[in-house]
Amino acid sequence: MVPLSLSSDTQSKNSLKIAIIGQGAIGGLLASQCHNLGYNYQLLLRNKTLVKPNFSLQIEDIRQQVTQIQPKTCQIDQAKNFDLLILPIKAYQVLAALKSMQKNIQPHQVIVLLHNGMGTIEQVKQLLPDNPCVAATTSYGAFKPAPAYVKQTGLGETHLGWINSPEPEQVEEIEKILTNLLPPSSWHQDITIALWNKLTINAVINPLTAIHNIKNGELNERKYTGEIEKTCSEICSIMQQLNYSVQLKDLLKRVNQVIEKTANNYSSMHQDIYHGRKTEIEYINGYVVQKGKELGVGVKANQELFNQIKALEKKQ
Ligand code: KPL
Repeated sequence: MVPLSLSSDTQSKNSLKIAIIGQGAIGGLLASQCHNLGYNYQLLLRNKTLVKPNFSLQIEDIRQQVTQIQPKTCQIDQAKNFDLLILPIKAYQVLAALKSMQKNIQPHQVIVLLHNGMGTIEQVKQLLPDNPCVAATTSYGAFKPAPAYVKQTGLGETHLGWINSPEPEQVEEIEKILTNLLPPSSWHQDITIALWNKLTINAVINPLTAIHNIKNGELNERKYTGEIEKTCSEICSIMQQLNYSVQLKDLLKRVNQVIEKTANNYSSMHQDIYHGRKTEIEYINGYVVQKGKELGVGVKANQELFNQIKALEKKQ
């Protein structure tokens, strides 16, 4: 594995300025894609000590080729000069990150949410009601074996949609950039359907793999069938109450396909619990429980998974 290229400030083919928050695994993949495409981009970091001219990241792609990049960095609360703000961070970090930048955010700047779970759209609408906003969900697989090293583990696909759209010319330009950054990707008129589908997958696989300390594929065992069905059935009832035309068998099929496809992976929640980190449970099963209560739909199975993960978090 040899670093393929090293560059400090890439020649920008595109005039739009992109800011990527954080230095997580998906953020690293996005940075390397911006680098490869010659986009004008910077990383916004919370940690002041990392904001330096020689900041570098190594990205190992799916073919095990390693590229070293040196992105421009900026302290998150100082960032001003950008058109497109991508947040590939945990759902529970979104509100705090946007609040720390709020005084500098201009109404034309486009916000892109990219994380597991639901609930942040409501938060962004309240905090920045005038900003254009895209919500996205991706099945890209990546993790960080070391602080400055990102390893891609799977080729995924991305679903995107506008929550609040800007002028048509800006729509076209932004869609082109995001499509190039996250291929293959599809744009949806109503992204919330894709978000609920992904929420169902995460509400089943993530807590169960974390609680039982297993890989995703082990959920194929018969002993998990009942719990998987109950969890999905509650989400299906909520979706139906919200007027989505969805059948339990289709949700279960989707969940089982992901279990098969990612059989060898440890889910992100499994890794969070294993490494003693906070999980996204509030925005996954917690969101389901909150919606169920609002709509009068029973959410016993989701509540139980939520409680068990909370108990594991407390033990850390
Ligand atoms: O999104 C995932 C996660 O781990 O967070 C799945 C799809 C469950 C893959 O592991």
